[in-house]
Amino acid sequence: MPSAVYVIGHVNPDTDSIASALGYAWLLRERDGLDAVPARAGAINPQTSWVLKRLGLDAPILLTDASPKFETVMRRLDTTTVDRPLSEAWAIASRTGGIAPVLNKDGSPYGLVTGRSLFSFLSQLVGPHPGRQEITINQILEFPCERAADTNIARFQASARIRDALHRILREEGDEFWVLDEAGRYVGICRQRDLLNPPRLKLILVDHNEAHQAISSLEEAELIEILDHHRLGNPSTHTPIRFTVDVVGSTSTLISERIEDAGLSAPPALAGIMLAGLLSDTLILSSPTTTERDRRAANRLARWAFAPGSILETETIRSFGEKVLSAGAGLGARSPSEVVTSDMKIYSAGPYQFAISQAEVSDLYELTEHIDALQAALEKFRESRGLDFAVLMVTDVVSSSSRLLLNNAPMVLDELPYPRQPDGTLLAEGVVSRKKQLLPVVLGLLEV
Ligand SMILES: [Mn+2]
Repeated sequence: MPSAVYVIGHVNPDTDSIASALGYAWLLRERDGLDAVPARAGAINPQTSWVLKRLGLDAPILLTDASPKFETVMRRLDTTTVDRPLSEAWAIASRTGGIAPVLNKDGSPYGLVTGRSLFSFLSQLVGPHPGRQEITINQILEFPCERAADTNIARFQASARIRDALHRILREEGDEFWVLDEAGRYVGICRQRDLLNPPRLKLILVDHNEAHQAISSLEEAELIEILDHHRLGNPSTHTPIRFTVDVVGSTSTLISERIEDAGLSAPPALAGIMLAGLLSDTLILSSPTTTERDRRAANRLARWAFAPGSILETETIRSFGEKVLSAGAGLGARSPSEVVTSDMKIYSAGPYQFAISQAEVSDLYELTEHIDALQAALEKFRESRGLDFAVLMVTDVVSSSSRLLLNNAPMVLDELPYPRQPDGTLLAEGVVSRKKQLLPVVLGLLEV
């Protein structure tokens, strides 16, 4: 467990974020024999969920907080029950270094047999009477465990953060604590000295490098590497790390290059989801973020993904790309708040904290009937996050234009170079990339 390295994308994961976590974890396992585990920092969006299902892949595990938990340091020691003879606890203690957990019959914790509890049981038994010292070890070991267990042991939830319980841990007299599941059943034992210096979660960030787009408590994790294609906003680290931010259309592009450099080829389903990530980020290689390397990567991934006998055998880059994009598209299929939050990124510039969400449609006419509901959802979302303003970018993937809905935008954004429409939205013709086209214009206005 402590040696595992988690490969994780940004919160509100998009397809590229999930694909690059899966792809890079696979490469690190294949090439380096690393115990690399793909992870995600939030719920799967409709597009990614369609792609995973189509390819028969499981979603990466969900990790929402990097702060060490009780379960990361606990040890699953063997147990005995209250009515069993002390000899059983003795046998367990001889394997565990001196402690034996004693449970009630329903699996809930009763007490711990430790050197100290055993000594106090003996002094009770023998007391000051020299006559009773005749008792043999065998007789003692026949007493039920319940008699010799210390029941005054602090209890913690396996999923709780150690950091939140530090004061209590330091105040407790004992050196060992119960770790319980949600139902209050035993799962393991924690030692105080392990809790005071828990191992950090090892993380590799893909498809993002800004701390506020990352899993919470990132500062408590051990950052191993960053592999990304976005603007810089990276956290500082104590030690040097591998850091790659390259100007390509998707993180899946970078990972497919590394797979090829290693002389490997990705299995079809994995290549398929990376291709989906690439085609989704570049709007089927049409977004201005698309580079020659992305085209080569798309061909390489297509070669692996569409191999004879594979699930995607009959697809082409275009046919597969259109299915991927339409799986995420549509305003009517999702609730307004889902449209606003499912592909949302938070930025800060100068005094402003703001969000830009993006939703894809295949026809901007679709927007008209949803404008009021989307505006309301955007406002509600902005208020709930305490942001200064929020933007929803609705992108028509066919005509390559976007309409912008703004909520509480500061006056400087009146200078945005997009004409205001009768319905109050802004028409950004030819603008399809949040990262490369919209964000630089917004930042340019905010930072003067
Ligand atoms: Mn990406």
